[in-house]
Amino acid sequence: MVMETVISRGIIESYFEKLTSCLELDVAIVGGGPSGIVAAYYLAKAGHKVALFDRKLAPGGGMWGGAMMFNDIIVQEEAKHILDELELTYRPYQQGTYIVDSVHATAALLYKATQAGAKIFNCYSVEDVVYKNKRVAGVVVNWTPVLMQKMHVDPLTLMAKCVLDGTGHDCEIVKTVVRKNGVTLNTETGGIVGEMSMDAAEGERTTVINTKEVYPGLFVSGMAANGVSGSFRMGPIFGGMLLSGEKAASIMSESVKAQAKAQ
Ligand code: 48H
Repeated sequence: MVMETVISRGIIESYFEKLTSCLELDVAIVGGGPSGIVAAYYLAKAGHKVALFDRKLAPGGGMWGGAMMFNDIIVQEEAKHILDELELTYRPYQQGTYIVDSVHATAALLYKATQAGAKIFNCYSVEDVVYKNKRVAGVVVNWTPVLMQKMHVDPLTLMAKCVLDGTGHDCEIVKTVVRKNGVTLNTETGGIVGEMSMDAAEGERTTVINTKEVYPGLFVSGMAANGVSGSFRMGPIFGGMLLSGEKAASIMSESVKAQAKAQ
């Protein structure tokens, strides 16, 4: 075989093997921001079959850019154990905070999640979910360029015991589920409450509290959690995002185990 054919055959065979192995997942994560990637890391580490889908070429969400493109982020003491777990380099700052280079942090999260066994599909947009027996049961995916070009091309489907909406401020997946199926959510109003303005400390605290199952099979993390349950934004402090990912992994892991037991 000529080298050109070896290269093409290797990539095609490997890619389709990877995609086929993800047709029935424990967890499908929508959105490769910090909360989604951390959730992917912990789930893969716990031995679950997990895939993360991000519409961008480079997953990482809002963490690459730090604040106003000053590429450092702040992480507070409560989330330091996650920095250590992921072997990140950081330096102490004031009032129990740490400074981390945002490019280093984002790259490290992606590295650790994939090394732990999570599969990441970039350039994939999740355009819908599978909705069966009043439960979210998978994701409906398409190429981002197909959607950008508004081409009429049908999607593919990957089934999952749990779906995580980690799409950030827009909470896109929850919005789609509510709009198309008229469901009632596990929130104060039963609907999407909506994100509030800036309060860094409260926003950080409530991001973790709001990380939960909002509808059977559908979980929220990160900014999507505060958007759905109605809490504050917090600016470029990222401990809440990391802790939210850790909590999302833990509650989805329990759900996957409970579903396996019930079968
Ligand atoms: C595939 C999608 C889809 C889709 C979106 O916003 P993110 O960084 O996510 P979080 O919530 O983990 O982190 C939030 C943080 O970055 C942030 O914005 C903060 C702390 N803001 C505070 C403030 O005050 O502003 O990433 C979401 C990811 C992105 O990479 C999108 O490309 C991706 O989700 N995404 N991927 N299908 N339908 N929708």
